[in-house]
Amino acid sequence: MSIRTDRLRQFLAGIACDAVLVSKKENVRYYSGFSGSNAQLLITPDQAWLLTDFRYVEQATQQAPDFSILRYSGSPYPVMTETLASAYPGKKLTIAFEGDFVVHDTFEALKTALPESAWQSCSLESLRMQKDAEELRLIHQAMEISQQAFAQILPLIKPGARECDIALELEFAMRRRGAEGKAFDFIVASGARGALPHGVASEKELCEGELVTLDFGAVYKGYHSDMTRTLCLGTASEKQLEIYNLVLKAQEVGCAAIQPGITGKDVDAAARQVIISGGYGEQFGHGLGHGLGLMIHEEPRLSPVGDRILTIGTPVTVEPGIYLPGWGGVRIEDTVVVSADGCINLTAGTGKELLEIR
Ligand SMILES: [Mn+2]
Repeated sequence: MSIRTDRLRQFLAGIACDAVLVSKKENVRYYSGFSGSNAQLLITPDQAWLLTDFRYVEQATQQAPDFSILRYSGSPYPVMTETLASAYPGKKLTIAFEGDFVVHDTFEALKTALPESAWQSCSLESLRMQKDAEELRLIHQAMEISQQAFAQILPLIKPGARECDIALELEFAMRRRGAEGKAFDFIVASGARGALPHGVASEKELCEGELVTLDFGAVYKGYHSDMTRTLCLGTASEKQLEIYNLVLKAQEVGCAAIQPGITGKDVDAAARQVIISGGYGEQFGHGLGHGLGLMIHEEPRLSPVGDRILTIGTPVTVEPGIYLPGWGGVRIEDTVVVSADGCINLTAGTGKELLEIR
C-alpha cells in the first residue's frame, strides 16, 4: 500500500475513526490511482476497497491494484453495508466522511444505510498539500505546456482580435502540446474589463492603448498549472506603467517571502503591504495565491486567513492584482514550489517586465 494511504491511516488514527469514506474524485484518484468519474474508497486500518459500477470495473482493476474492487449497480450502500458487516461483525464503527464535499442528501442516505455506525465529518484537502516528486514533475510539465502555448499565440494578441478567439487559440495550442484540457475557463480581459478579476474571455475586441490580462493554465495527467500575464497594446501610459510596476513589485516581494515554515497569511501580508503603501490596498480585494495540483484551487491559501504553514514541495501561485472599475486592471501570476531556501519558480520561462505590443 502506498505512502499516501499510510498517511491517510495515520490521519484516521489521529481523529479516532475506524474507517474513512473517500468520495471526492480527486481524492479517490490521489489514494487509488483510479481516474474515472465514479468511484468511492472505503479505507480502514487493514482494508482498502474501491466501490464502482459496471462501467469502471475493468479500469479500476488496472489503475487501482492495491484496492479490492467492489461492484455495485444502482446504489453503493447495500454493498458497503454488507462488506463492513462481514469484515467487522458486531463492531460499532466510527466512519469519517468528507464533510466539505458530501452533500446533505448523501449524508442522510449513509446514515440510513449504516444506522449502527457513527459518522464524523473531516476534510482530506490538506493531506494533498505537499507534493511528491512525480506530482511536481506533472505540474511542471503542465506549466511548460502553458508557457509554450502562450509564446506561440502571442503574435495573435493585437488590436481587432476578440478575447474569446485568443482564449480558443491558447486552448488549441495547449492541447496540441499534450494537455488533456484547460485548467479553467481562461480569463482574457482587455481595457475596462481588466477590472473584473475573473473576466472570462468575451466577444470584445482588443483596442490600441489597452492593457490585456490573460489568466490560463493546462491540465496534464490530472495536474494543473496556472499563470497570468498583463500586456499593453502599444506604448503604456504613465498610469498603466505605475500600476503595472507596483503589482510587479508586490509579486516579486511575495515570491521572495516564500520559505518553509512561513504561513500563507504572512506571505500574503508581505506582498499586500507593497500595494497598500502604493495607495491601492482597497483595489487588491482577493488573496495573494493558492495551492494547486489535482485541483486548480487547493490548500494552502495565501490570503489574510491562510493559517497553514508552507512546507518544502508545496506548489503555490503568487498573483497580486490591482483593479480600477472603469479603467482596467493588472494581475501577474507565477506558480512556485516551496524549496529548502525559498522557492523555485515554475513560470520563470515567461518574462514579467511589461510587454508593449507594437
Ligand atoms: Mn491562480
